[in-house]
Amino acid sequence: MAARDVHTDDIRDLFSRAMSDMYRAEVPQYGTLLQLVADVNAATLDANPEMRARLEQGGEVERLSVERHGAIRLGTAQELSDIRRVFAVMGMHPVGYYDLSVAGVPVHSTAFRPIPERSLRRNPFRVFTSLLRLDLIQDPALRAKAEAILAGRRIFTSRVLELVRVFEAEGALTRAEAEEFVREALQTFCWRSDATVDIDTYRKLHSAHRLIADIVSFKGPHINHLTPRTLDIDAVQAGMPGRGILPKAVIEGPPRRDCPILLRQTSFKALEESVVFRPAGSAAVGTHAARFGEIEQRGVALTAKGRKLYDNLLASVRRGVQVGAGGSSAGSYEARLSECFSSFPDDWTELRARGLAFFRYSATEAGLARRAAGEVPMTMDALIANGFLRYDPIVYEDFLPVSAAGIFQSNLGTDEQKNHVGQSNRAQFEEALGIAVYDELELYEQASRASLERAVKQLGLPRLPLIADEQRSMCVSLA
Ligand code: OOG
Ligand code: NI
Repeated sequence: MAARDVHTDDIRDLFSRAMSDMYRAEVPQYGTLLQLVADVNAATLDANPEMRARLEQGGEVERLSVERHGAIRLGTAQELSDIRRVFAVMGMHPVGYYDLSVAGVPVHSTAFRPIPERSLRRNPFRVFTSLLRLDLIQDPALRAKAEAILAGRRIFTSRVLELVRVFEAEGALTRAEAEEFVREALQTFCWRSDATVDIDTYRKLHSAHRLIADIVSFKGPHINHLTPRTLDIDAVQAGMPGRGILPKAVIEGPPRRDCPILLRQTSFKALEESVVFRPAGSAAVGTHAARFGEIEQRGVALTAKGRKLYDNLLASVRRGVQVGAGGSSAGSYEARLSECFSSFPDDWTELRARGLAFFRYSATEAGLARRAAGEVPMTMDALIANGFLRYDPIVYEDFLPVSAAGIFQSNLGTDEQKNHVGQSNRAQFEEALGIAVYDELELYEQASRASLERAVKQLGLPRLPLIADEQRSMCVSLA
């Protein structure tokens, strides 16, 4: 019997590559986009040696070529708890809760992703996973119908669930089982053009909400986009029309800056797929827009304080200008965004000094060499100022609810920005999931603290250095 010794990171890497191959075959524009992103990334790295050095320090250059996120939408609590078990086999765990009802979209979501630093470096594949909220369907008859249709479908092959049980019992899979698991799991995410409903039902679901039709009418949660990460989203956005791709009107998230923060994203409509409705042989054929394309640029993770500042600035921009249907006012929105964000510090020193962002610390070569001489200072500022300690931004690995809402909206056929009253229901989501989601801020704080502890040990300091008050918020447990 072969050994059960395949690491979850290896299974995730196999899976993300298989998914990318599948999507490239299904959605040709995705292949074009990958090429454009690879060209822009190479040019950006060539033109910015400083950026290259910083990214190399964080192990980000190697992961860049494989880095993707995807998204799926599920229909039932059972599907969500099963997908959690499937993703766990690949070392992906639910981080964060996103309430999309703020955008009038009847779902709430989490992101399954790897957590440890070495796993993120290996392959940070993430899947933004949404669950339909039947409680937000107004019409009781339609709600009952959607519920009944969803209750009857099985989105996983029985073999994949069997392999999940093997993993849960044994803690790992053999190489052959891992490969079979990837093939079987892929089945859940592929596009199937034969709908599970008749065209009438599809139309009714569609008129309640296009997203409801997308979730309820098909056999499974087809992957609806796969997003590569770029180092210069403005360059990719500008290069898209030249390659036959038309992006949405505005880039979601913060404006362009010298020190990128959080996440910037833009998307484009990809395909009108033809669909065969039930009953089979009825010749009822229609189309459905399920799949789209997206790109993202990732920046530094913000502390609670930094995030609050981001949320406040973004809200004030959106109160002032709203992009309308068809992208009207996109220009003034972007101008206003840059203007408002001028009050968000845009240099690494200040972002750290004011406790707005998370950094990973490391002992420098020079610092380690001088350790022997016993001249290591005892405060953070002195360690940094005297070149013993360096700090590098921790990349934001998660998502943004307002941006996600914009991506959803754009793919529902309009660029119109809307601000709805949210109806968050995290408890209901976690009950369906079967566990609580991880708190992303805690994960960044732990990563930052662990890096500092390691560096301090290497420098031979007897205790952790003193930290300025402003940074205490991000390193509370150091105090
Ligand atoms: C997910 C939309 C959100 C992102 O990157 O924020 C998203 C969906 O349309 O299912 O992909
Ligand atoms: Ni996305």
